Amino acid sequence: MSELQRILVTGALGQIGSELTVALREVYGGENVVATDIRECTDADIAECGPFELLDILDTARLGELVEHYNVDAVVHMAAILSATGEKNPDLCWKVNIEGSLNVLRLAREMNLERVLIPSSIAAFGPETPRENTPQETVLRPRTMYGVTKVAGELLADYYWNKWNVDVRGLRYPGIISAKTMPGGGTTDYAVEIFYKAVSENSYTCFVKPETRLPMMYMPDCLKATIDLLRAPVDGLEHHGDFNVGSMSFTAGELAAAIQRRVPGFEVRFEPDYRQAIADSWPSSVDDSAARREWGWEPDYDLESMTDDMLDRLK
Ligand code: VAH
Repeated sequence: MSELQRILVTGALGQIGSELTVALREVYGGENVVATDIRECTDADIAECGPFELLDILDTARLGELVEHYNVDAVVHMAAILSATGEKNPDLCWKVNIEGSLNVLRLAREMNLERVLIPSSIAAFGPETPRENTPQETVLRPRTMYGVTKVAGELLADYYWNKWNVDVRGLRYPGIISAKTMPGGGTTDYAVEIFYKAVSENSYTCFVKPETRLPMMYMPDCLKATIDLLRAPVDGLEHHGDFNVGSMSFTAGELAAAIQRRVPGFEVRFEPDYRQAIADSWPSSVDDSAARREWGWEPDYDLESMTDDMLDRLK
C-alpha cells in the first residue's frame, strides 16, 4: 500500500481541523495538504504554510475541481455541524453532515481516491448503549440528530468499503480539549471553555452538572490517533469507519478541581442547560481494544498532564 501524497482537509478552520492541518503538513509537506473551509482563512498557521481554498462541502463540483487541480489522493473530512448546534437546526445538521459525507464518498469512488477519513463520535451511542467501557460493537440509538448523522456516516463508510472498496476510515472521537481553536457548538465545549475562563476571568459557569462523566481526549492524542489511523496499513483493519478511541474519562467536577489545584481562587458554578440531556445520553467510558489491536492506538495524556499543558499554553 503506497504512502499518501496529497491530502485535502475539509473544515480546516475548525477545532480539530485547524490543528490537524498543521500536523498533516508536518508529515506530508506544507504544499501537499490543501486546507479548505466554508469561511475565509484568518488562521496564520493555515494560510502561511500551504494552500487554502474556500469550499462549501455541499458544492460537489467545487470539491471535484479542487481534488483534480491539486491531484489529491486522500480527503480528511472534518466539516460538520456538532451536537448542540445540530439540536437547534436538525435539518441543516442532517443536510451538511450526510450530504457532505456522501459528496466525499461519491467523489472518492468516481476519482478512485486512495483513502478517505470521516470522523464518527461517541455521539453515535445513546441511552440504551452500555455506559461503562462501551463496546466496539453495540447498540447505536442516539438521541441527537448529530448522533444520527454519525451512525449513518459509519454505515455509509462500511457500504462504500464493502460495495466499491473505497478505503474509508473513521474514529468515534470523545470530547476533544485544545488550546488553539475554540470548538463550535459541541456539548463537550465546557471542557474547553473552562480553561479559557480560568485564565481570563477566574470564574466559569459550567452548563452541565458536576457529576457528568464523559470520555475526553487531549488534542495531541486526537492528532496522533487521527494520523495513525489515516496511515495504518489497510490489511490490519477489521473495522473501518467506527473505531472507539479512548484516553481518559472525568466528571466536570473533577476537571474543575484539577484546574483549581493550579489556579487558586478559580470559581466554578454549575448551571445545567439543554446540553445536559445530550451529555446524559452518552457513555462515560469506551472500550478501545479494537483500535489498540488493529492499528496500535495508545494515548499519552491523562487529566493531570493535560491540565498542566493546557494552562501553560493558555497563560
Ligand atoms: C460535540 N465535541 O460535543 C463534539 C463531540 C463527543 C462530542 O462529537 O458535539
